[in-house]
Amino acid sequence: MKAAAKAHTNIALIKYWGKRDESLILPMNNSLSLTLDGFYTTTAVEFQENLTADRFYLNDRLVEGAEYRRVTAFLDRIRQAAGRPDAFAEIHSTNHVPTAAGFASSASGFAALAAATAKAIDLPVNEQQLSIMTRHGSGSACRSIYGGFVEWEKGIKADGSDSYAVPIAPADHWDIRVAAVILSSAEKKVLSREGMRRTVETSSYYPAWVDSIPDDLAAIKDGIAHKDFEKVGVIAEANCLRMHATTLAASPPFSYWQSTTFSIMEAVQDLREAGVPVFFTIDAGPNVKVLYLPEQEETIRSTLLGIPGVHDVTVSRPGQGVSYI
Ligand code: 2P0
Repeated sequence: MKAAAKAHTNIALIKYWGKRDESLILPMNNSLSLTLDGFYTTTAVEFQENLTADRFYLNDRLVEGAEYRRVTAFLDRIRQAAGRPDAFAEIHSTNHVPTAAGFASSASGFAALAAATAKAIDLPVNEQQLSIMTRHGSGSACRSIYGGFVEWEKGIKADGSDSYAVPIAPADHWDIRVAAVILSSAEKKVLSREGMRRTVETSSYYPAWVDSIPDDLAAIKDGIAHKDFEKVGVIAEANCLRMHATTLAASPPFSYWQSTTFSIMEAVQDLREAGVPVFFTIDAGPNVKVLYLPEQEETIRSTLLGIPGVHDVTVSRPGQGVSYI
């Protein structure tokens, strides 16, 4: 009754932004990500006869409150599916993600938790079922089941049975690099769930966002297949800016960016004007991820580390999907 799994985070090149069903976590639009080898979570789950409730330790600390309830609610679904509603587990999870610096760990966290729990409770699942299960914990986590380039198909069914991730190209398809730029102060003011909801409900730019996705997806998939870095970078950066534009048109308006976020965006654009192929993308927070090819590694690192307000830079290569350890 025990198992352990490892999963990596992913960075969306075409963003998931907005839900059509909040309780089932069904998205308004398809999204596409790259799994990153630099950030991951390992999770061990053991179901024990003597427990009357789950116990969840994150980085060796016993977790209580809302974070604990989110995990037990997630396990409830798996217990139900396995026909063991009264089985409770001790969970030990370790995040190799700088959460304090504003980096999301929910993607790697729920992917590792789903895989370890299903195996520990002896619930046979294929990768597609695991992706659906993981989606219930956090939307973007369903993409972390696979390595490399991954698309999350939004699906059209009301029950969510056709909303899961599919692999587009494996990690060894293309050695593209992602520098995660960690800011000295990276407070996130609007949580992504609240940010998405407010945008869907109030932003006059939101319909334009949804309309823009099919063309972006078709073009970026062609760019990935042909390893056309310029094409992939141009689309990823534009898609990111369009997502962030929707927040500016929400009511009340909001933005995830800080002044250092702008400095990094400018530095990337300056490098590009100087002939270096490099692009940025930004999630629901102030940190920036910078995309480039291996031969530019030194230029990119030294430029980014020289920007005032930048605390650190962590480089990732394409990462693998979820695995048992
Ligand atoms: C993404 N983000 O595609 C987008 C881009 C943030 C910006 O997925 O409510 O933690 O758990 O489904 O997955 C962040 O949202 O939200 C996110 P829930 P999630 O990566």
